[in-house]
Parts: sequence; structure tokens; C-alpha cells
Amino acid sequence: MNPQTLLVQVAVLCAALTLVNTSNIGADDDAKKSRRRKCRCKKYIAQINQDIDKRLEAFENKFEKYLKTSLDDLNKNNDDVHLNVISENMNETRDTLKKESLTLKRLQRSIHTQEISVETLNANFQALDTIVRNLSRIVERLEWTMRSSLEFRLTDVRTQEEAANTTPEPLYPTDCEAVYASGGMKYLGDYYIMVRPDRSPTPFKVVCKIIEGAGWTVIQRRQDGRENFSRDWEDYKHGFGRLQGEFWLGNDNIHFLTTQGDYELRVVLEDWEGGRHHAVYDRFRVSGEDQDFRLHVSGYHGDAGDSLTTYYHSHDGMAFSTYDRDNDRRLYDNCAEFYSGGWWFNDCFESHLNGMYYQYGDHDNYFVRNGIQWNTIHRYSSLKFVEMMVKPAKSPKLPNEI
Ligand SMILES: [Ca+2]
Repeated sequence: MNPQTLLVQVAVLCAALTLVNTSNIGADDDAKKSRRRKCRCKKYIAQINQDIDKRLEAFENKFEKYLKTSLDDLNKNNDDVHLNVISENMNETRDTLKKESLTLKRLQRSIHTQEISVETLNANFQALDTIVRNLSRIVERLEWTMRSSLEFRLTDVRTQEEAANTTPEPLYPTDCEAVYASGGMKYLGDYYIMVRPDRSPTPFKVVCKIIEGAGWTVIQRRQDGRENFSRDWEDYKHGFGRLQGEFWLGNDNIHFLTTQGDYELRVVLEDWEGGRHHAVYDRFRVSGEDQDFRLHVSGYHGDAGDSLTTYYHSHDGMAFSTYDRDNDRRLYDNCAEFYSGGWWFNDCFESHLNGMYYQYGDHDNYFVRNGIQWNTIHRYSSLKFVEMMVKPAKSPKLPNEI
């Protein structure tokens, strides 16, 4: 039975029962009124009432029975409905379950696939982790190598910079003898080299001569009169001329050369008659400018005669003088200005190798001996050729020497 039909029937029965009850109440009221109006028919009314009551009772019983049956049916139908609902629900649930099952299966497959992917990914992660660790080690080694290389390079650069800062300029020999004694200059001829005496602030160029198994550093030369020797203090201080020709090496350079140890002087002289002479002084030293380049010389030997340390007008201990710097012992005059050229004048001189150059040795004024003079050779004529040179002394300095 259709549940909706049952519900309609129940509703109709309820409406009918209500109608019967309502009719019964109205009839009872009419009967009471009728009994009040017609008291003579009480017995009849009572009978009717009984009949009605019986009928009502029967109807009620019947209705209750029907109702009960209907309710049973209803309950029964309700169960069916419920079952149907349940069944439908179960069908829906089954469908849902089927759907969910399919979904689950798909999910399972997906999960399985994901598991495989995860496993593969995990394996890949492990491989990747190994690669990353290896790369890290390689990077660490590279960093260490680069850092070590950089540090080494920096250290090398610092060492080079320190070496550049601390290493002096290329080493120069202290004089010509230093080169000769170390095996150089074994052939005849002049040698032009750079030297740097111990306390010289800068190196300078010199010409070397090899004489009697020693390297001599030339400090002065006169040979043709091409160079002007009538110069002031500063020129004589710094030097002038050409090493290949006539020159003065400079009082500063002579001072640096002759104060780095015991030095000796050799003077080579040539007159216009072809005579060649030499004078050697075992000690030769020129003080610094603070002492006016004072001369200290002693120990003559040679064949030119001693024109430097003779008692009369000895040049030993004399300061250097130029026409603009009078350090001589002539009170009324400046020897350098009168005789030209710079020298260690006393009350003028026994020798004066920086005087005027006179061709053939003849002075312009016989009484003014302002030429190149070495009195022990020629007092009244100028020399043709002169060289002054120095080298370290052979023997140690004696206690009573300068
Ligand atoms: Ca003077």
C-alpha cells in the first residue's frame, strides 16, 4: 500500500470520527431538551440513548478495531516505508559506496602511484643529497685551494713589495778597484762604470784606469783646455766636464770616495817636453762640505816630486777655495780668484792642477803662474796632461797617520 494513500485514509477516518462525536453531542443536548419539554417519554429517550450508546460503542469499537488495523497497517507500511527508505538509502549508500569505492580505488592507485613516486623521489633525494655532499666537499676543497693560492699570492706580493721597499737599488761597486779586485777590467783601456761609495746618496759615473795591478778611479783630468776650470764653489762641489775629456769629479763625490776607507792618490803628469811623471800619496782624504772639503794627504812617493805636502805652502790640511769662496791662507787676496780655478790653496800653492790650460805651457803673463802647476816639475810653465786618481790604500793606516 502506498503510504500516502494510508495517510489520506487515516485523515478521513479521523474527520469522520470527529463528525460522529459532534453529532452525538448535539443529539444528547436535543434529547435533554426534549426530555425537559417532554418528560413523559423518558423511557423512550433512555432506550434511544442506549441504542445510540450501543451504536456509538459498536462504532467506536469498530473504529478502534479499524483504527488499530489501520495503525497496524500503517505501522507495517511505515516499516516498509522505513525499509524502503532504508533500502533506498542503502541503495543510495551502496551507490555512494560504489562511487566511494571507485574513488578509493582510484585514490589507492593514486596513492600507490604516489608511493612509487615518493619512493623514486626519495631515491632521487638520496642521490641528490650524495651529489650535494660531494659538491660541497669539492667546493670546500676549491675554496681552500683558492684561499691558499690567494694567501700564497698575497704573501708573494707582500714579499715582493717588502723586497721592493727594503732592497736598495741595484748594487753598485764602491769604486773601480772593487770591480778590478773581483775579476773585472782585465783588458787595457779606460772603463766607464757607475759607482756608489758607502755614504753616497746616489750613484755616479766614473772612468777607471788600470795601473800597476790596481783599479784607479779618476777624479780629475786635464788634456786639451776644452773645459773651463774657472768655476765657482757649486760647480766644484758637484763636478763638471766630460769623463771622456776634461773634468772634475766633484768635491762631494771625492769626499764620498775617499772617506769610505783609507785611500791613496796617484797623480799622473806630462809636460810639453814629453816628460811623464807620477806622484803617489799613500793617504788621501777630502772632508765634507761642512769642513770646506778640507784636504788630508800624506805619504808621498814617485818621480814627480812632492808638490802637495812640502813644508812650504803645504796643501795638507787646507780647505778648498774657489773665486767665490776664499778659504786660503793669503790674507790680502783670494788665491783662486788671482790664479783661476779651485784648489786647496795655502798662501797660494806648490801645486795647482786646476789652473788655466796653456798650449805649449807658456803663461800669458810670466809672473802670474796661473796655469796647471806642479812646482817640482816646472815652476814657470803649465803642464800638458794631468790625471788625478784614487784607490783604496794597500796597507792599514798607522796610528800616527791622519
Ligand atoms: Ca785669502
